[in-house]
Amino acid sequence: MLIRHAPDLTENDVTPKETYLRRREIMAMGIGAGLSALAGGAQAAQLTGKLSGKKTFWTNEAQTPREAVTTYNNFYEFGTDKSEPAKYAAALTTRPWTIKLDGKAAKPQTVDIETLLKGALEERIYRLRCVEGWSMVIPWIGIPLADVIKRAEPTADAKYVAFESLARPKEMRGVRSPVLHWPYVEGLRIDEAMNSLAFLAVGLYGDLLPNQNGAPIRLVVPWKYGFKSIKSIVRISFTNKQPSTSWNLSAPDEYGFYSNVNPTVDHPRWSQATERRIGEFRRRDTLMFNGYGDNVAHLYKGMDLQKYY
Ligand SMILES: Nc1nc2c(c(=O)[nH]1)N[C@H]1C(S)=C(S)[C@@H](COP(=O)(O)O)O[C@H]1N2
Ligand SMILES: [Mo]
Repeated sequence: MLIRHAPDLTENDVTPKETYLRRREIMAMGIGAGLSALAGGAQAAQLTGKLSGKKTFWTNEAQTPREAVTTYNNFYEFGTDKSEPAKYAAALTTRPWTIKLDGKAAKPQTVDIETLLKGALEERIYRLRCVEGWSMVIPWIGIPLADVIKRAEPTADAKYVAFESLARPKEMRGVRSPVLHWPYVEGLRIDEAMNSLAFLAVGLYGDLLPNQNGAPIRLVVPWKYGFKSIKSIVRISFTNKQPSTSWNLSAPDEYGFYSNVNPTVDHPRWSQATERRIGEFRRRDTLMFNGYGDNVAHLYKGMDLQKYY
């Protein structure tokens, strides 16, 4: 496997703490199609700024060109076409922004995005494999999901973690149509969520997340299909019941709760055996758990993954 872990890194790979946040500024975007969708004179703004952190999960695989990562997106809140998020997501206001941590936890609380950005950040290269059959290799910046979960001190009966995206129809044109269950919701089992690979990204390619990629904070679960990686998160709740997920609600035969990348379980309408890496022509074989089996296979020991798809 091509994944390199932190112990293999040299001193030069590690960025000093002082440079975690070199610049942060609000850049008003030009007047685009997104702006006309805004009510009350609100300004379309996208936050930009440089970020860096300790490289904790790295690979020498070719990275997908940034242009593709930021223009070929699934973010139904801004339209169902993959070109629409890049066109319309600038209308989203990402400050102020808080994430509510609630449910079965000793310390439910509200966390401000600025608090997370001021903390130690990590850089990780992860593949993202969409259920539709394409994949990308992306350098993310963020924080382990476990670190945020621990703030709330989930109780022993917190068996699952439920995630919720923002649903703000004034700024998200897609939310005005019932194409999916709004707010977009996703879930993980608590042990999946605590796995060291589960990551909350606040940036990519050295910059704050572009809105179309899920600003200001989105999940990245690299061993599951892309739709588990919920964007623009406003709430993380601890539950004792398996949470609903937007895709399962919309097509239960096609999208289960687990949604692990699995080349042996076909989608009812297409095979999952291969994938097209964006920028390449020949399809690649899809790897079990998207190639992250060493880190996560133990989570599913003894489970029938045909049944729990
Ligand atoms: N809130 C929300 N999160 C979402 C989606 C969405 O429509 N809404 N699409 C998902 C899907 S299907 C994929 S493949 C990834 C795409 O992430 P990217 O655009 O950053 O590549 O986001 C996921 N997260
Ligand atoms: Mo996807």
